[in-house]
Amino acid sequence: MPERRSWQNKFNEWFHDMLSKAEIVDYRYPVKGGGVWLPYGFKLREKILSLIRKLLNETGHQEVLFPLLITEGMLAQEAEHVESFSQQVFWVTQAGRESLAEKLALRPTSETAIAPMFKLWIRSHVDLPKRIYQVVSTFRYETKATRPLIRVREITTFKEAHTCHETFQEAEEQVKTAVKVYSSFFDELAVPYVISKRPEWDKFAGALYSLAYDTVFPDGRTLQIGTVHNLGQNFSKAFEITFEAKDGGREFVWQTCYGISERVVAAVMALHGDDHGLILPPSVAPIQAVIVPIPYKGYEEAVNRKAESLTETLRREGFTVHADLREKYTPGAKFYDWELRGVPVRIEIGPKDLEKGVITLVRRDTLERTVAPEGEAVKALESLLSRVQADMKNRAEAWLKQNVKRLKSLSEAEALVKAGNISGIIELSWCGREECGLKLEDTLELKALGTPYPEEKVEGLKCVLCGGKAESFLRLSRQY
Ligand code: 5CA
Ligand code: ZN
Repeated sequence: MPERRSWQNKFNEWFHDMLSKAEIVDYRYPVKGGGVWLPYGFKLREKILSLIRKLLNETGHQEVLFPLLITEGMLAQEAEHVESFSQQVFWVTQAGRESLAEKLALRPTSETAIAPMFKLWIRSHVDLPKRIYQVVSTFRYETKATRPLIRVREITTFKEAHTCHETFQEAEEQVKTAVKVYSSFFDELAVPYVISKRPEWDKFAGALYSLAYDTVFPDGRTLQIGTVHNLGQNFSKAFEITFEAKDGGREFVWQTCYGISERVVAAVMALHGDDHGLILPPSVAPIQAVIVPIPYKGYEEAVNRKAESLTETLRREGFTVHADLREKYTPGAKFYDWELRGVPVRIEIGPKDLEKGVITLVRRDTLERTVAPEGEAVKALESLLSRVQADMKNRAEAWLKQNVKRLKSLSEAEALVKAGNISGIIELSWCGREECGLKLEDTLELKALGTPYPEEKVEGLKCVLCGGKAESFLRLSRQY
């Protein structure tokens, strides 16, 4: 990866720089934790959303749209849930000159908005399974430092899915489907991940258990980029979501939910990129190829016309292509611009190319140049884009692999922490007891991400803390 080292250290600065220079979002909006999606960022967001929509639509999910407001009574119905969100909810208490008789919450997530409607919609087992999702803003009064895309108070790109099933087993199957959907999603984005079962003390409030996707950022910290929860019957009991079973009895439904947010956009930006700027995967790049004519005295018209006709040809084949014909910019300035925005391939057309009937292709990730006959432009671009996509994925996966370390002892971990050398995720054998888990977090000043999913059998190992029989490995990291 070109010059990766040099920018790794100043990742934070690089990331913020990219948000504004590549016109992704502007967080100077006067409400803390809220930002403006700029045109290029908006297109990237749209591409990412259409990918997840496609994956969900293909697997039996239907898109819906629920209101933003939730009554206090609804929100309070599931005790654990309301307790966990109590510090984070924005309230509407007044409308016009009147105080509201019952205050209204801006949804922090939507279990309690959706449950009363599930109750109305579901009568019998023929109505099950039910799988819906929506893409909405949710609001959380985050008290930790807010960060663009990563920790916002208005989560503008909250994609949440909610499902109901007849049995616990079917809900378990749905969890597996959700894991497949999210895994394909992140694979297509070339964002590497580990999946962990979150520890009891860090699961989603109201869930039986939570699975989470974490990735490692260039600064060595992990970011939770998606979660899948098995809700059991906690919400269905609280909201009386029942169905008539095949044998005629009334039963509570079994539920799951899973969500992602603009953190995914942050991850796509962060996991690739170099000193020149972003490197976007072809699968979601707003522009897959930019065509830059290289004018030369007497050839200005000819190269421009060729750029336009090539754009037409490539668009017809389904590529998103942009011809940069701006007269006030030099080719060098244009290269700089599109490299910054991470366009995966640049096609140059100069007088020599015209003479020889070729085009020059430059891939953004390695800045390598290749020449192809003009007549084979479609094939050349197609194969180059798929190579870029595959190489980006491999490189990012190698990065993650380097950053997950299984250690033998607590002292080994302590030495790393002391040396300031904790980058990514460490795994320590663990008895599974909360007491030991919390103590590990404390001693190492790291956050527990949980245990590997799918579950990994551990034989003959001891808990690094208490020496008891190890049940699993506990993953720990510095977390965003
Ligand atoms: N109802 C469930 C499933 S949708 C739920 O709310 N799960 S969650 O709390 O884990 O949120 C889903 C995902 O949203 C998280 O995995 C995380 O990636 C993202 N997220 C949570 N809080 C924020 C925030 N303040 N800013 C940006 N993204 C967030
Ligand atoms: Zn232990």
